[in-house]
Order: sequence, then structure tokens, then C-alpha cells
Amino acid sequence: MRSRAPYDGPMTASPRRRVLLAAPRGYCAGVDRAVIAVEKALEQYGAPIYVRHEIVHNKYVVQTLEKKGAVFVERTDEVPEGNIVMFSAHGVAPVVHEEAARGRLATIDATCPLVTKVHKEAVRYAGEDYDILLIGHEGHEEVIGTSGEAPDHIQLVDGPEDVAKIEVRDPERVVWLSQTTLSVDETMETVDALKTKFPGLVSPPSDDICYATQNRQTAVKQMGADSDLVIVVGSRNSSNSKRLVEVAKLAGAREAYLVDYADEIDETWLEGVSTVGVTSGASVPEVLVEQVLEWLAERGYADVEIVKTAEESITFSLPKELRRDLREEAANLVAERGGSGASQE
Ligand code: 0CJ
Ligand code: F3S
Repeated sequence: MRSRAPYDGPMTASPRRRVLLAAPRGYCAGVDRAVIAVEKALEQYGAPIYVRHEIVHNKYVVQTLEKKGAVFVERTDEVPEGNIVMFSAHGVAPVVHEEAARGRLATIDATCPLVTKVHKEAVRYAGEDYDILLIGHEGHEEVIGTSGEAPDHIQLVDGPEDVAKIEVRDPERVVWLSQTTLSVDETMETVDALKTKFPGLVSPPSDDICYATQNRQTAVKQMGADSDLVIVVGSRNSSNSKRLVEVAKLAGAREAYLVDYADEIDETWLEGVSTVGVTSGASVPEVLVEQVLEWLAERGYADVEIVKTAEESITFSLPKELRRDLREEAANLVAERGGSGASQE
């Protein structure tokens, strides 16, 4: 147990108060792409743009896009015929594409390419008649989408405690895949338990837990070990954000909380706290972190140190449907300009 100085009010100078700010944090490449895709679609086609499911699991992002004209629905059949529907970053099952076609909807697929990669793995292993053990959280949108690629071959494994009940047809033809936003350590526990039960278990060709999830967990582990309190900015339905809270506590933070906004922070959380760790989930805009830092600075935690564990430079191009239409629009503009230029001559 660490010894704690008694709480002496948030505005006094002692003990030393500081913030450790994790890096990387916040937006990943898939979220950035998905949010820009909605904005570009609104510019390109005008409102409303229907989005099936929250484009990313963040309250602020969803509310901001709603104000600009995005309409979020849970089912494709809620979208009136002839409209545009965008699929969220979490991905959809093939049946959803079929529903959209039946409803005469134009689609823009903002599924993160790293989720699409897992879908392709599922299709491939199902084609080779493997039993696929998909490690993930029951009911999560991404897991629903991936399972829908091969429902007859995929079984969900929701943590190590699920392993006992898993049965397969041929223990020599089993592969595990996973949701992209899981806890790395818990997933390895599940995999170890599965390997004990099925020694012939095949692993995915590359990590399914994405680079952004892994990097944010590594940073919070290092930062959490030196923090009394960790504040994770993120929404309640954001899997990767919730995992950061768990990882922070396991790393040694006395407490860790998830907040959407700075005004959800409870002053009593600061009692006896010298070091506050701050991070944010992959679906969280930086402005929300800045507001948390301001809130903390107003209470004496103005000294901010960055805890950086990785550099990120990955970016994804926009969904192909948008790229195609943007190219056409650019071509039309050039043609129009060329036309007016010619008439001036
Ligand atoms: O599933 C994904 C492609 C991750 C999207 C970014 O994070 P978020 O919070 O929307 O979704 P998770 O609940 O999966 O973390
Ligand atoms: Fe994609 Fe990972 Fe972000 S799967 S949307 S890069 S959290």
C-alpha cells in the first residue's frame, strides 16, 4: 500500500500536484476516418445522412454530427427508401448490406479497415471449415458484425470464464479471432485457457486487437502505475475506453473513472490525490481532454507531464464510395472552370 497525505483541500500547494497525460490517447485512424466520412457526406450530399448505429461510441461526437444533419438509426429499415446510409466504424454483417440493397439505399461503408481485416479472416477460416472462436463481448456491435460473416462457424468466447462451455467439432481445426478493442492481457488469459483445452488451436495471422487499442493500453499501464487517480475520457458504451479504466486499476491506480465530460468529475475523487493520470479512448475528440485538463488546473493540478509510450502515424483513406464521388465532383469542377475559362478568352 502506498502512504497517502491527508486531504487538505483542492487549492492548497502541498502535496505536489501533477497530471500525467498518456500518449497516445484519443482518436485512432479508423475513428478519424469515420467521423470525417460523415462530415464529407453531409457536405457532398446535404442533410440528412443516415448513419446505422453510432458512427463511433462517443456521445459528444454523435451529438455534434446530429446538429450538422446526421440521423442515427439502429436498423437499416428505419431509413426511408432512396436515402444514403452510412455504416459505423464497428462494421456490419453481410445481411445488413443485403437489407440496404432491398431498401434501395445508397451505402457508404465506414467500417474500420482493421475490422474488415478480421471479417476477411472469419470468411477465410469458415471457407476452410474451421470452428472459429471469436473472443469478444456479447452484444457489442463489432462482434455482431464479425459473427454475421460466418454464423455457422463462429462461437463467441466472452472472457476466460466462457472457455469451459466451448465445444468444437474437431479440436485440430479450431482458430481464435477477436474483437479489435479488447484488453490485451485478458484476451491472452482467454487464449491460454483455450489452448489448454484445445492444444491444436490456431492463432490469427496477425493481431486482431488493433494497434490503437494496444498503444492506449500500454500508455495507461505506464501512467497508471504512477497515478493515484486515473480519469479516462470516454463514453459508457465504448469498449476500448472501458478497458482503459480496467487496465489503469490493474496497473496500480487507486481509482480510475470513465467520464464523458469534465463536469462529471467528482471533487471528492481528488481527496489525498497527488498525481492524476489522464487519458482518452479511441473515439474521443481531444477537446474533451483539454476541458478535463482545464478543470484539473483550476483545482491546483496545472503541472502536466506527458507519458509517451508510442508514436502513431497510421492514417486510412476515406471510404471508397466517398472517394469516388469526391473525385467525380472535383472532375466536374475542373470541367466547369475549364468551360468558364474558355468563354473568357
Ligand atoms: O470497433 C471499433 C472499430 C472501434 C471504434 C472506436 O471506438 P468506439 O468507442 O467507437 O468503439 P468500441 O466500443 O469498439 O471501443
Ligand atoms: Fe479501427 Fe482500432 Fe480505431 S479497429 S476504429 S483503429 S480502435
